[in-house]
This record gives sequence, structure tokens and C-alpha cells, in this order.
Amino acid sequence: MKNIDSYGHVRGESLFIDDINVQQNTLLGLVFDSPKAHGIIKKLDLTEAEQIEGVIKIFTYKDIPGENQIGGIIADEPLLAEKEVHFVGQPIAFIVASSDSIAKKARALIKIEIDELPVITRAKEAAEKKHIIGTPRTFNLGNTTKAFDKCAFIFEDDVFTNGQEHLYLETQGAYAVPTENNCIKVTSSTQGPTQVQKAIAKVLGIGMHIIEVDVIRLGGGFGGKEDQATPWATLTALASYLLKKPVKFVLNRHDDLRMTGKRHPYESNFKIGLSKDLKIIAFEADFYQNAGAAADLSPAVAERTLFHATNSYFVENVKTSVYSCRTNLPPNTAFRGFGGPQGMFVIEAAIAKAANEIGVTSKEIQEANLLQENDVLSFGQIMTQTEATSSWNTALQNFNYKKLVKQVDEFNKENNDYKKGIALMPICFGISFTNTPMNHARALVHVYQDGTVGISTAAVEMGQGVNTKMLQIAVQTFAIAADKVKLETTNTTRVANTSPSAASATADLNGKALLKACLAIVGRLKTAAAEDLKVNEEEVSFQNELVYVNGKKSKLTWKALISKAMLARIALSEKAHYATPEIHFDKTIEKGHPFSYHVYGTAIITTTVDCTRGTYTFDAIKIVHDYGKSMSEGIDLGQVEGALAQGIGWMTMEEISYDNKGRLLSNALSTYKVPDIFSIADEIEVIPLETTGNEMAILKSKAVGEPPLMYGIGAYFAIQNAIKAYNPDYKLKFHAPMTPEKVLMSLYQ
Ligand code: LUZ
Ligand code: MOS
Repeated sequence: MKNIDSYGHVRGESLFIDDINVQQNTLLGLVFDSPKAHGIIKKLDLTEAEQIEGVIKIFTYKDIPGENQIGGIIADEPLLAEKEVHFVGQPIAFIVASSDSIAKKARALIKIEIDELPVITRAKEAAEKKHIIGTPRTFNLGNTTKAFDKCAFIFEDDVFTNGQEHLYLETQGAYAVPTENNCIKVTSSTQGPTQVQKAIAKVLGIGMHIIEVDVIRLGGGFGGKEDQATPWATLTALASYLLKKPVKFVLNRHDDLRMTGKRHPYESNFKIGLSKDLKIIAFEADFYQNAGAAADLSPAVAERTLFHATNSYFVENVKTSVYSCRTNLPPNTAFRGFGGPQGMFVIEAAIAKAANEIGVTSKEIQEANLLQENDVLSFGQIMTQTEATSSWNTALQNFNYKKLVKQVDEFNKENNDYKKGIALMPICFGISFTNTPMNHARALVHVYQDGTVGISTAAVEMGQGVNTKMLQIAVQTFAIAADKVKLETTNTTRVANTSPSAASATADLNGKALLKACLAIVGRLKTAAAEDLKVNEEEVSFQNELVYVNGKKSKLTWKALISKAMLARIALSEKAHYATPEIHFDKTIEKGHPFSYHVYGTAIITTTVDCTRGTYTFDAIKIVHDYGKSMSEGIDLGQVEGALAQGIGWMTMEEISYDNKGRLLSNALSTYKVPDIFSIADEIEVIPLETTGNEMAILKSKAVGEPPLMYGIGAYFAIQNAIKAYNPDYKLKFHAPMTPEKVLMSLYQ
């Protein structure tokens, strides 16, 4: 089945927030934000701005009828700044005007005086000053102190990974309209409609039932709209509710880049101990997460770093700690991988360091430590159906790794202006929200009396193809044609109390609920068909819009059966609830079984570095990926390719830069380089791992959204290996992204 959105997207017919046909007299919103990263607001003068014709109202915190608070995990984030500002881009006022250009004019006339306070932009600096959010977390397995005494080799180093801009094509935005009886409907570009509904209720001081949140689709989310679609939707709702007028607000790209948080930069240290035969005996790491000015999702992101700190390796003695550090940057937030990539980069760096010092290849250390069946991770989850070794071996064999290495070595012998490097990157990513209570979803299914079907779930379509997967489930279960099924928008009045579409778990959670609802209706219809055909219920099945008895066609069509069921007053609608079984986690001891399963895979990345310029290209990226039993190969391959590009971008070229005053320097696409078609490998080959799949995954088709991003980590080490081939004096550094500037410096270090 093709992605059902492809026609609409290609023709430009798909609706995003800015495409909605708005009501007459819709007002436009614009945020006035802090020009300083930290300080006390001495004076805010709106008078000149307010006098412009067409400016309806400029809202400040004083206009908020409920609580001025949108923090999700910790209540530390005002919607509009009060006395103090904490980052450049922090919303201070919300201008509502009759047009966008008037709002812009007004913004330029707002005057503000701020008494500046010291600005912190680095995580470790914040940690030194004890600016820690929540409590640090530590995962412990075995006893690292004792274990290090037994190690033949011990290495330590510092690691840095930078943030990453989400760069969803559709910027943040929302459209709020007043409805009857003082109610309100908000169309939001959010991954979390319930989060938006909850925040609006709190800020307006009204019940959640007053607010309907609707999501059509997103032009990309990548985690950037899990928590951070909320402020913009809440501002439009506030203005619309108080003015009794429709209000739209879509951020322009500059505002979006400046005001929103990104992937968390991490400063980390590791200590790794190995035996003579290259077993990792002990591993310690401290992670300093740059959380920005408010908690946002940072504590949850921090937790996932610890969950993935040993990637796909078994290590007997582990001690990892994470500190969420409060700085004066925009609150950093969810980003595809959710702290996992930051954790996995550190152990890969530790392996690279150890290999370099011992004089072996990283491959030898990686291979000696891959997870085996029933190995335990530091937080107590026992790994079953482990595909670490199988994906690794499949990659080595199917892609003829030996030959690839030989080609690289021969090339490097013959060439001096260009050098090649090769790296292997295994991945192991846990599926489920790490916060167990969030792992649930519901679906609502209507079979209309003509036999067509309407589906509502909590799944938000953001380009990942989840609607197509949902459609497939209904089509397959009812055995009807795809054009007889419609995916409705994601709406809080049809499916309530949802978790955000995140954690790669959207198709699993919503798909399982949907399957349950469809099967319940099918059950009732089988009973009705059996009665009508005077056969046993067990003999009845549905195929091609016909009722089959014992595998043979009957005269009864799907459509006729539905009419009969309607007359017999059989319920043709169903709502089902799914909550992931088996998972649990106890934070007091930091042990449990938080993931329903893991996704595995192995990538082989080959690069060529231009040793005059420091630039590089990727020759080939070859991946064995664990899809389980993919229900939708086209969509899943698209997710692997997209995640890979995003991972390579994070590791090699996307360089977020703030000055020491907390101002974003990489504030446009002229200064922030993202991967394009030319930076992608000449050859990408992805083959599915042969596996039995996993029952916890929807139709055995494993989650695919985030895991492949981490293949991109291999790009860093492939480049590093090419640098080593050119410059034997190169001292390995672990400071991502590996930009051409850094490559050049390393080549001539
Ligand atoms: N969001 C979240 C996530 O709230 N919890 C998670 O565990 C998670 N994991 C990945 C991506 N988003
Ligand atoms: Mo996400 S990082 O799954 O919103």
C-alpha cells in the first residue's frame, strides 16, 4: 500500500495549519520575546505599539486568567515571562492584530529594559554552580570500582555532542476559534493534543471539556512538537478565548529557530576497562545534559540516556549518572532518539579510544561484547529475542565486510590526497515510553451502514506514515478495499487522554487498540453472518468484501451483511483501549523491565575524506535492519533512510552555535548546515534482518521511527578512521559534529 498522503502532498492539497481556510475576521498573533538570556525586566512599554491601528490587544502574563504555567514534568515554565527572563527568545508578550504586517510593526515598537544577570550556556558550568533540574539519576550494575582493579586496560576521556535543530518543514503554529457556549476549538500542529488541551485548561482556568484540540497532520515533528507545540497553541487559545475571535499564529522560520529548544547538547566523561581478550569489564560515564532554561522533557530525556548508555553491548559492571543542567538557552526538548543517541555516542567513543590505544580495530571490541540472549542491561531488563549478533553477522556476511576493508586499505596505500575510512555501527533501541504509565492508547471505529469505515486514534500523522499503517490494520481486519476506510483527524473529543505520538511507539500503541476495536466488530459480524447463513460462527471469515464459509465464497456480501446487522440492531461502532502488558520500572531502585522489546541493526559506513580541504563524502552505507516482520516496507524504508540522514547530519555537519550572551548564531539556513541530497551516500542499501518478529509489536512489525537515527553515529567514526590513515599523529577527539573545519584541523594536527 502506498502512503495515503502521497497524492495530497505532491499536489499541495494536504492541509497544514497555514493552509486552513480561516474564518472571516481571523486575527493574527505574534510573540514579542526576550532579547536577553538572563535578567530582570525593569520596564516593559507597550504604549506605542498599542496605538497602531489594527493592533487589537497585546497580552502579557497579567492577562492570564488561570495559572501562568505550562511546565509538563516540572512546573517551572511560565507561558509569558513575569519579572525575570531566562533565555533569548522567551515569550514576554503576545501581540494580536488584524494582519501579520501590523503585528510585526507593533513588535518593533515594544520597548523593554532588562537588568542583565550572568548567563550560563554550558552544562558543566551550570553543574558547577549547582543549577540542576530535579535529582541526578544513577544506574548501577555490579561493582565498577572492584572491576577496574581486574582490568588489563583502562581509558578515560571527555565527550561532547552538540544539539540539533528539528527543522520540521512546517514551523510551529495553531489556530483557535471560539465555539458555542464559551467553548473553544484549537487546531494545533502538535504531537501531543492532550498536552495542549491540559495546558490551555490550566492557563485559562477552565475544565478540559471546554477545549477541543484537533490535529490534521504535521509537516514534521521529530520530537520538536512533543512538548513545544504547547506554548503557541496556548497563546492562540488565550487570545481567542478572551477576545471571542478566531486567532491564528504560525511562527516564521527565524522566530521558530530562536524561540524553540533543540536536541540537548551533552558534555560527558567516560572510563572504560577491558580485559586482555577485549571484553568490556567495567564502564562508567557521567552525562551533563544541557537542559536549557526550563525542565520541559529533560528529565525523561536524561533517563533514556542511561537506558542506552551501553548500546548493544553486555557490560557486567556499569555505573552511569546523568545531570540535567539548567542553563540560559531555550529549553531543550525531545528529538528523535530522546537522549539515547547521546548515550550511545559515548560508549562508541570509549570503544574507539580503547581500540586506538590498544592497537586493535573498534570492530574487534564491538564484536567481543555484543549482547547475547538473556544478558542483562544495567537497569535490570533481561534481553530476550536479542538480534545484536544476528544483525552484526548478517551485515558482515551479506555486505562482504572483509572485501570492503581490503578496498579501503588498498585505496589508502595508493592515495595520499584522499583517504577512506570505514566503521561499523550496531544499534539497540528500547521501545516504549520509559515512563510506564504513558504506554496506552485508544481507538474509535465506526462501520457506517453502507459498509464504509471511519477510524479515530490518538496517532498523529507527522509524515511518518502512521495513518497508512492504521488504514492497513482496518483494511486487513475487515477485508475491505482501502478506499472504503477513512482516517479521521486526531481529536481530543473522539480519543481522549492520549499520550503524545512519540517514542517510536505510535503505531504499536494505537495499532493494537485499533486492531482490538476492529476485531470486536468482526466478532459481532461473524455471529450475524453465521445466523444469516445458518452455519457455525467458526466457519465464517471475510475476504474481498465477501463472507466466506469454510474458505468458500458465500452469496453474502460485506455490504449486505452490514445492512442486515443494522436492522438487527447490532453495534457497528467500537472503542478499544490498549495498555502495553508486562512493562514496569521502579525508580527507587532504578530496576525493571521498561521496554516491550528492542530494535536492532548494524550499519557499515564508508567515507572518503578530501585531505586538502577537510571535506568528506560517504561512499556507501549498508544496513541490516531489524523490522521484525514489516507491515509496510515502503514506509519503513523511508523511516530508515530519513533517520539515517538526520543522524549523519547531527554527527557531521549540523552545528548549533550560541554566543556567550546566549544568542543563537546559527539562526538561519545560511549558517546552519543540514544534510541535502548531495551529502547523502552515493549508495545506500538496507536489507531486512530475517527474524520471527515480536508479538508486542503491531502485526509483528517493529517500531521504526527512532532507532535508525543512531546508524548515523558510525559516520563520525568512519571519518575519524580516514583521518587516522592520513595523520598518524592525530589524537582522537570526541567532539561532535565532525565538521569539515574540525576534519581539516585534525588532518594537520
Ligand atoms: N517521549 C517521552 C519520548 O515522553 N518518553 C519517552 O520515553 C520517549 N522516548 C522517545 C521519544 N520520545
Ligand atoms: Mo519523540 S523524540 O519520539 O517526540
